[in-house]
Amino acid sequence: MAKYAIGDIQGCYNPFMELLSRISFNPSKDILYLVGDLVNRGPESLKVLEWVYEHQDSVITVLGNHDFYLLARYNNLISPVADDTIDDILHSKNATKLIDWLRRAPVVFHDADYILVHAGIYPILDFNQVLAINHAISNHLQAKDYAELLLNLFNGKSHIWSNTLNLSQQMNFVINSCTRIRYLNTLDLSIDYKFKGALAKQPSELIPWFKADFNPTINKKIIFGHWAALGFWHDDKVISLDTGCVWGRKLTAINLENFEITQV
Ligand SMILES: [Mn+2]
Repeated sequence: MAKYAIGDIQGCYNPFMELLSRISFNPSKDILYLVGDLVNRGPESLKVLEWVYEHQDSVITVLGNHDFYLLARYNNLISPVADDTIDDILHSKNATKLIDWLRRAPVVFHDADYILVHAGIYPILDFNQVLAINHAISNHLQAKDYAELLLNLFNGKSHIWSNTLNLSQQMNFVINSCTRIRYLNTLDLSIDYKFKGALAKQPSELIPWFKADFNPTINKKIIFGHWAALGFWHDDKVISLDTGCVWGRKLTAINLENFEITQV
């Protein structure tokens, strides 16, 4: 049995299939961790989602910002934008089945060694609190009136944590931070959602979230994607896997036992 993690697929079905064949992925023995953003911007979102659905027993995926976007579009909560490529899912006869399955994916997953999340973990927050809020989010996503949670999400992002937030604000903060975080303002450790550039190109008041001091409860290596300009990055604390396949660059897999990298 081998365990692999793969970065943002975003509808890039052919590179995804080629990568699985290069690592000789065997769904009856191996486990695949996906960092989310399965869909959008790339050419074959429906085929990616259907493949992951069919192999759900050997795949663990967390929700990314594009996956939340798909849920919001499916519920007609927001208007389409020009470069969306999720119409094949929305018009599919399997749409409801696939959407209902996606609603069961968590924002954060963890095992004995790793934390799996789309963009990152707000470093100051107690990880047990993040997990508790993650659990509340899952319960809401699986409830009949889950569109309310999405509506709240797309009505504005919380930039900073405070212990005075109510549960709805806490869920908004955890979803947005886990699916969109890149840089923090050094002054107050609020999240900067605007700057998306590479390390060393950021304004001097910003630090990448994973360079801040972590709350001691965050004691596992964090696997994330979302940040194509950062690309592949592996240090003691994190593994970054979005290598910009949808932008004409690469799709990356890492073997989580020996850290061997495979790219197509
Ligand atoms: Mn993303």
